[in-house]
Amino acid sequence: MGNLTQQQISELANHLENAELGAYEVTKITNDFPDMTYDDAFDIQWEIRRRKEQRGHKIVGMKMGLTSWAKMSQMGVEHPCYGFLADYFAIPEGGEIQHDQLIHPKIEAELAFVTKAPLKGPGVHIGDVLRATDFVMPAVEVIDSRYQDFKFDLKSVIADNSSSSRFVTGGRMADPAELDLKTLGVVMEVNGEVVEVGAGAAVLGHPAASVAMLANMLGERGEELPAGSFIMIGAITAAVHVNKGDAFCVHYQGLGSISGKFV
Ligand code: 0L1
Ligand code: MG
Repeated sequence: MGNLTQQQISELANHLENAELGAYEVTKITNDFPDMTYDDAFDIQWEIRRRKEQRGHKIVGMKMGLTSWAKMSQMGVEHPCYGFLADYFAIPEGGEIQHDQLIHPKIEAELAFVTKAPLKGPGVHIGDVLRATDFVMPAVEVIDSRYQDFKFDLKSVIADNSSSSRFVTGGRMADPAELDLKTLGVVMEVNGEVVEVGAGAAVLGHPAASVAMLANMLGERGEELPAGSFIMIGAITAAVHVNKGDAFCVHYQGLGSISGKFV
């Protein structure tokens, strides 16, 4: 159930998308709309998605956010969220990320699942996800909350497309049956120094649990993950702030590495 009118949803979508496109900060929207609900927050996110599609952008994937205790405690929220990935968010492996197009980016070590069968909640579990997975591959997300100093609550962040802004994928694809996804280690380096380390189980106990949660959350809106979906599972480690000129390299146990540079 929502408390906002269609016009307010439309204005808030405009407000947040303009902040993304213009790379400027705004205050969290629940300051001005304290009665907004989670349904309102998702309606705003889906309205931003609709606007991008209407302008000819393709939605190329989905991401889960706040799926690890490290991230939840870093940001002071207690439930995961999801967002969409638009075509222009994608950066090639080893590529350059324009820092001036972003506000205060941070990077996250993630994994991506690519599916070969549809997943539709409710009731989707890890087994369903593994059966429906075509392959798993490394991914790095660049998040960039449009909120001042990354200060928000869960409703505000959902409306802001869960801080989605850029992502890089690459390394080696693998059949999930070949991997122990819980113990799969990641090492993140910035400018040659190790800044974070982690293992797959940091994400909801098992990376596939994140995809199951996404299918179940989408199911609440009557949406599904079609076959061929690209889904990022959320950060395995805390997010790391990056400056213009920083270079990163994230190593994934047995799956190669992903690098990039902020210019
Ligand atoms: O991908 C993420 O985990 C980010 C979700 C939104 C919260 C944040 O901006 O840290
Ligand atoms: Mg993320």
